[in-house]
Amino acid sequence: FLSQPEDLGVVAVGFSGGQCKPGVDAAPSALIESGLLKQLRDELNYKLHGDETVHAYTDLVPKEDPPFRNMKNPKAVSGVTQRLSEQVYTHAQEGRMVLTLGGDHSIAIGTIAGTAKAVRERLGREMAVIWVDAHADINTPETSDSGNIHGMPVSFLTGLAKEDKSEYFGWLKEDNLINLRKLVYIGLRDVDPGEKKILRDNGIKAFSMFDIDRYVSPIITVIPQSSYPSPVLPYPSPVMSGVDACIPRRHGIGRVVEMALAHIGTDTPIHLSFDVDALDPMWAPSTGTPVRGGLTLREGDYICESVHETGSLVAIDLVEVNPSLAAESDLGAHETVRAGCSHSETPGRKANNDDDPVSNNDDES
Ligand code: Z70
Ligand code: MN
Ligand code: MN
Ligand code: MN
Repeated sequence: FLSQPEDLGVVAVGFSGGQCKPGVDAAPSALIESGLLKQLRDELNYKLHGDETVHAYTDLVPKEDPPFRNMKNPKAVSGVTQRLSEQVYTHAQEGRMVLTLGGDHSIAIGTIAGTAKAVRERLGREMAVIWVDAHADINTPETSDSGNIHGMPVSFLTGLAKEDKSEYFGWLKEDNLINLRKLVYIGLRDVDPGEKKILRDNGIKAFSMFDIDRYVSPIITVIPQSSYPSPVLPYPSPVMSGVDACIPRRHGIGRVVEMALAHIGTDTPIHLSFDVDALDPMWAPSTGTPVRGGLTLREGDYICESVHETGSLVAIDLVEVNPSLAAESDLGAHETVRAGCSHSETPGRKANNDDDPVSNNDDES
């Protein structure tokens, strides 16, 4: 799908108006300072396009922005996402993969509107969206309790929520929207009652944490030292008898990603929208709405790697990192930013191995 798969458009969005907690606008700088772009450039050999300056879009945030249809900061979010959609569209139109660093999740209104349009024009195709999140973010202005637009992007992007006035998302046209049948969720565990009804009524594909669960309580077997002396430990150690002894329950992350991709269909361009709160707070505590019982860091990486490996990835959003919401110390923020930068080498993207001691063993003496 990408004419220049080695080219990456980067957009850094310092915007937090889709929710009420300040700080999420500081995430792009924190991620960049932590070396995210350097890794992409130096280790994964991407050619980066776009500036490393973080856009604050202050010119688009009006002084007066009263609620409209229950939405908070509606003009600011509409204006910023409209501008963002043009930036993302321009990158995608050039055949670049697009990486957007948020910001809160309302910004996906802009990123997906931009890629959906570019994919239609360049490829004559409908794009799919994989939404990795603890939340479904599919409230309409009317079903939302909070009025926070970061809980509504999917309803605007699928046409479930509509508005004619251009300053309130009326700029979203048919070619900016995605098909409800090409939307898949992974990681859900905090879905509002109104959202559940929307998911059910529209038959939207969703994999919750329950589906990702793989085992119930593993059987712990203590192997007596007399029969199995440990080769290393001077004391008897409780030995878990291994994965084989666990009782299989649901699907595990491998099957879930496989089913998600099967639902989308092969040869379909994919936009991956990754809310860092999909990860368990153990890995990503610094986010506006942490919800326990989430993905491990490794499961999060696995989703990204597998989707990339399809060769159909056209864009990624990384949102809701909030460095100022440190759990107990700065450690939480540091961990969360680190999670955002996390990667391992995928078969699909060959790293520069010239000075990699792990994979280049030829010249070892
Ligand atoms: C709730 C709402 C939400 C993220 C919270 C929460 C939505 N469903 N999304 N944190 N990232 O306000 O609509
Ligand atoms: Mn690396
Ligand atoms: Mn979200
Ligand atoms: Mn979320």
